[in-house]
Order: sequence, then C-alpha cells, then structure tokens
Amino acid sequence: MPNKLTGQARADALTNAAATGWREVEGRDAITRTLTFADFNAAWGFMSRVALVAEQLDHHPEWLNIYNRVVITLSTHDAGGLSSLDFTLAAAIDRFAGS
Ligand code: HBI
Repeated sequence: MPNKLTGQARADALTNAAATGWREVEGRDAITRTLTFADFNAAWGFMSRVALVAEQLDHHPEWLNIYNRVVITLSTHDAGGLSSLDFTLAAAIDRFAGS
C-alpha cells in the first residue's frame, strides 16, 4: 500500500490532476471528477474500462452513475487519504474519458 501523499508531492499531484478537472473534496483527503457522456451506454462502457484497470491496480473508485453522468471520488482508504495510486487511477480515467 502506498503512503499518504503530503507536502509538495501532494500539491504537485493536485495541480497536475486539476488540469483535467479533478478537484479536492471538501472535508476529506480525496479528489473528485464528474464526467458526462452521450448516453448511458457510453457511460457504462467507460465504467467497465475503468473497472478493469481498478481491479488490475487493486485500487477502486467510489462512484455514482446517473444515466450519462459518472461522479468519481478517489482516495486510498488503507492510507487514510490521497496516495500516488489515486493519481495513477485518475490518469487512467482521464485516458478513457479522452481528456
Ligand atoms: N481502493 N480506493 C481504494 N483504497 C484502498 O485502500 C483499497 C482499494 N482497493 C482495494 C484495497 N484497498 C485492498 O488493498 C484491500 O484493502 C481491500
């Protein structure tokens, strides 16, 4: 399990992730991004691709799907906050989302 990120490493990772729409969650050490797709089929296809990578990484998103919208929150439960794994998964999510 990777360590919780702190200090400059955390700040740099957050700045980098902000470029693709990841934002800090208020009140907890986590990031969130909301994605909107053409329809439910596209959203579910995206979620399936993310699920396979999450399983490979043994690192899983908290997420909510409402028709064509997917709200994703990333945090490392074992570390009690953000770790490098969250940003690795965020980058994979960005690739599948096309941004
Ligand atoms: N996913 N986001 C997240 N955070 C974790 O700490 C985590 C996980 N998936 C699996 C996992 N930890 C395993 O190491 C076990 O703790 C289940």
